[in-house]
Amino acid sequence: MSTKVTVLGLGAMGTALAGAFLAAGHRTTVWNRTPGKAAALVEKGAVEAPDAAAAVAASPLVVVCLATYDTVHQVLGPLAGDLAGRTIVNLTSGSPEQAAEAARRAGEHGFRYLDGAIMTTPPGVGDPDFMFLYSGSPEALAEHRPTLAALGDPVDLGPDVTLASLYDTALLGLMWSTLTGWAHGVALVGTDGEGRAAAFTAVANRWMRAIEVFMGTYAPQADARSYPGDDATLDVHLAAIGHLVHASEARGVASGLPELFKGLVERGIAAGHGGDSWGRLVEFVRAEGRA
Ligand code: FVH
Repeated sequence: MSTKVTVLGLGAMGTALAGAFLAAGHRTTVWNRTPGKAAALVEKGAVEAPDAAAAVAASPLVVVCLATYDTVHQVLGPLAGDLAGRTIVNLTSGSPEQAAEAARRAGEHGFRYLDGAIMTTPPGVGDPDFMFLYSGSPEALAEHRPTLAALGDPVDLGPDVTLASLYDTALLGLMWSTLTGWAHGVALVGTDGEGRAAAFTAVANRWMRAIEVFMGTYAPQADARSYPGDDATLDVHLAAIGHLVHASEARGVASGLPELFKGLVERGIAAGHGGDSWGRLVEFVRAEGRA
């Protein structure tokens, strides 16, 4: 079904979002502070609004993707009176506290607010394999879900508006930890010869599937706050981490990352949890004083 949607912001991401709406057949209005970024979208059928007010007036669903939340308030603040009755979906990256403040303003001005997080880069927009996280107004998500599905798989995190940003930052943390582990691995296996990154990555990708299984084992343990070391204990992990530190040092590869793991595991063991699973470390990351 073709619906009317407006996209505010035509940076790399806003342009991809508008392109995905157009590709799905939605009547798409676009606006950007700096003119000249809409030409390619207009060729594909978008309508370029002369200003943000006209863009907002064009559609009941307004998707915002600007540099920061401050930018969002700068653009939407003067239009507050025009927003009543509309749904604003804010896909700008920010903190959970900024999401709560944006929702508070929405309540004050009578518009529905969904906070969102885009779990891909612009080339992935429009591909249902990638997630778009949403939290906030359940009514807004129920009504606009079919339209938003043009962007990627909509994942409903529920009415607590802070959750999309919170998950986003947590998931980015997971991505950076994993990619740093990958960089360490490539450096380690690459020191004896050139061109080993691709070979290592093929094996690493299979290993990622095993890591999925491990996380699936430890998540219920963390929820229950009980960490039986049925698969591998912290004592066993510590010995293996020692090999990584040694292999890194022997090859002149920075050992800061394994030393970080080692420190956490040693704290767990020193506190009497050497027989527990890796999941126990959640307690030590959660808050040092409470572990
Ligand atoms: N690009 C990505 O891969 C990531 C994926 C995850 C989510 N992020 C977030 O999306 C927001 C926008 O990112 P972007 O990549 O589109 O960023 P830019 O290409 O730099 O475009 C920024 C847009 O914001 C407009 N803008 C900046 N300041 C103002 C202002 N004071 N008033 C009005 N608009 C403003 C800018 O307009 P202009 O400079 O062209 O006039 C662009 O439209 C961001 O939160 C990412 O973290 C993307």
